[in-house]
Amino acid sequence: MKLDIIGDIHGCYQELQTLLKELGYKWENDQFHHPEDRTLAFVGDLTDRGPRSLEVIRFVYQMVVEQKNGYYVPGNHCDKLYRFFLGNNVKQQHGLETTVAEYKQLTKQEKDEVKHMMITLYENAPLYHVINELQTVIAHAGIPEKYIGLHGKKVKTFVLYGDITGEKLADGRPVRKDWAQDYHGNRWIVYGHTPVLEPRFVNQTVNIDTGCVFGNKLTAFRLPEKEIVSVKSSLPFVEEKFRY
Ligand SMILES: [Mn+2]
Repeated sequence: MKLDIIGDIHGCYQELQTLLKELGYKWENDQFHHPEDRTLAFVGDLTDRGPRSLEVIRFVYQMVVEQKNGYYVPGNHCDKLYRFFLGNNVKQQHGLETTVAEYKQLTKQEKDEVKHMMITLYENAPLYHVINELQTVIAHAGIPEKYIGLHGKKVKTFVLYGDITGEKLADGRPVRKDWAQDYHGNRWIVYGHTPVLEPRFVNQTVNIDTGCVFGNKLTAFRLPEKEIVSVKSSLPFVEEKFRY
């Protein structure tokens, strides 16, 4: 099996399509595929902040649910959007407002369709994917070895939000511990969540959220080749988002 794992997209549909083209994917007979039979995987945070969140949902739904040739794990933004679609009282901030604004432009039928897609994607997704053939685990904010195989509330919080302690920094951002430094497993842990200027390799882990929505780039990690492929963002660069 050959896998291309894509970092946080956040509505950057154009960059996603450019990246997939660069990776060698093609449309053929309404199917999106790779001539060398590669499979796509998404680390979550498909939507919010970027310009074309709903198209990203439609695309990932087609790959994962319809074509059954893709892996998807939810990110914290996916979790929030899912709860919004369920009708929960979710605060429309931190980028959710952009996805909701796109959604409000749709006809009733289109609304039902995209809502159904997101709910289906989310409800069929595991908290994290273990891909034995490639000795790889995909989790939005990463996962420590002790949690692999477990599915409780703690695990859910970790894979969605990362290694947070509950403490906050002076500017309100949560204090994050660096779980990757303590990871000594043999499997690859591929994750995103925290924007970095370059893919961050620590032990057998890699953070591929290269902050496309903040003007840096969208990144794929290819296995078994262990190769990185990135495309530039078309959005303005927001330097203060890259502090790690
Ligand atoms: Mn994210």
